[in-house]
Amino acid sequence: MSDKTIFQRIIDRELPARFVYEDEEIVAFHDAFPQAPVHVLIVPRKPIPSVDDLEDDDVSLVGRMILLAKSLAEELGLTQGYRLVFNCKRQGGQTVDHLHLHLLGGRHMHWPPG
Ligand code: DGP
Repeated sequence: MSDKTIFQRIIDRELPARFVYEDEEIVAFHDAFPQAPVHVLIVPRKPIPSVDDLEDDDVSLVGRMILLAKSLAEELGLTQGYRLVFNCKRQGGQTVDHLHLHLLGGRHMHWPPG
């Protein structure tokens, strides 16, 4: 049994996913359990477990993830707005321990998120 996370297995092409973007640092693919008409996960290839594990050297990587979210939102037609979410650890709602940014859109988002 592999100790890789599901996302590492997707990055390594051991599991299928509907990719919308990839480069040498970052991949993006559709969430398998979408919570909105558009629900894309933006994932660094580097296996950082969570936001809590980010270091100063990761500043540009995280910046690129956010700018990629912006350009994917435009590409996917989210002209009315969208939500970006980093869940961090169990109480923050994180279930996969490989850093990822959720891009959600295509419906009105509520606040507080619950
Ligand atoms: P989080 O709860 O923040 O750790 O988000 C994990 C997301 O990953 C959740 O929205 C569901 C999604 N997910 C879980 N398993 C798979 C999978 O095998 N493939 C894809 N594409 N998404 C998955």
